[in-house]
Amino acid sequence: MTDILDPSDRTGAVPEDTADLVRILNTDGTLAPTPAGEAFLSLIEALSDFDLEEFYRDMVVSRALDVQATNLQRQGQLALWPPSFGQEAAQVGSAHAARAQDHLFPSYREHIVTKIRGVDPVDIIRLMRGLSHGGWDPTDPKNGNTNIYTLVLGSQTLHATGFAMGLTLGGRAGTGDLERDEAVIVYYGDGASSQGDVHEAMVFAASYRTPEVFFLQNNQWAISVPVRRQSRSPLYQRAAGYGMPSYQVDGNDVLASFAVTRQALDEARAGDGPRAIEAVTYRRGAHTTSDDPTKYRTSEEEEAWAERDPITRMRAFLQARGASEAFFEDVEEEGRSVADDLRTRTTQLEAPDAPSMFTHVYTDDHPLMAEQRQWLADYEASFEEGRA
Ligand SMILES: Cc1ncc(C[n+]2csc(CCOP(=O)(O)OP(=O)(O)O)c2C)c(N)n1
Ligand SMILES: [Mg+2]
Repeated sequence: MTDILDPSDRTGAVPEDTADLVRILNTDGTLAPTPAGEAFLSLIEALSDFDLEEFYRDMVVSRALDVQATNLQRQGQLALWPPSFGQEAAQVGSAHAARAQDHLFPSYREHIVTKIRGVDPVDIIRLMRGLSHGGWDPTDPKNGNTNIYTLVLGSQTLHATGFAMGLTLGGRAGTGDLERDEAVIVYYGDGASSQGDVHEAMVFAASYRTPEVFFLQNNQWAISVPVRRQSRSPLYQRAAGYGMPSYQVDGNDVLASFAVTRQALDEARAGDGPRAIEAVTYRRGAHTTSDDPTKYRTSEEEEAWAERDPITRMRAFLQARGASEAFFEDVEEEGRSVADDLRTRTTQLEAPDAPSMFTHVYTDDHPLMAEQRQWLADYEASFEEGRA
């Protein structure tokens, strides 16, 4: 079959830097801001040693959890796992940029984002083990206003926009109080950006000037489709068409991811309207445990991105600032212990009562659910009759 598309599209190679790219940490860990990065330096200078070390700690914990969950799937403990390997800086930086009162709408790969907000990683495991339809309760204060995973690509951008419209209408944003005004951040991918839902969400967000940040993790691939086939222009530039200011950030630089997201969220919460961020990163693992990336991408490409790994970069930066070996050992130990705990608690999970599957389908009682619950009860009772 003739391939009408340009064969050079079939790659997730490291893209050329655009003039707008915000980077603060170079790939070798030196502080070397790009021209667009200069404007964000003051946000980084305001961070304490503790903050900087926490960014690193969370990235290491993220990777340890992710490796453990991937192994658990391989050992038959989970139905599926979408690895976050390689995307730690985009996720940790943006999650720390959100203020306590903010609302997060993840896609399905933002494991460390949810953990930073307070969600127990075992709640994600419950979902991926097929024991729960939702995972956690977004209204439970311990979950830090984190909404549930959405596997229907892009639909969370509509949920987020509707929610953000409600914040404005309820007078919960744009009052000028940074510590109180609420904002929304919604995560989606380069593939999802081709989805009509995302377009509609952006139209409504721009029209209603929602207090919202569209956080696009461009990890170069939508399963086996490279981003070069999703868009002929850098994705952050699309926002201009909606009348929405946008930023492009090196998503493997945790400092830049933090600073850009903090600024964009604060602009949005102040009532300036929505913002879009494209975080340029790379999915180093498989799309999910059901995918084999060796079928569609080269090891050269993977190696080029490995050299831009977010954790090595931040480690070099902290080392040069004088972080001790004891600190790095402590972080490794924490990663191991969080991963061990995840394994222990996964294997202890019990199956829920079957009828509970009907409980949260609708907020109120529903005749169809009552009928199905009854059908299940009768079906199960029929085995008892057979035995009698
Ligand atoms: C509406 C819809 N269409 C198709 C799919 C199947 N699907 C699941 S993930 C995926 C690729 C998504 O790529 P991207 O948005 O770049 O996110 P990433 O997985 O790379 O994080 C596709 C096509 C889906 N889940 N929902
Ligand atoms: Mg992608």
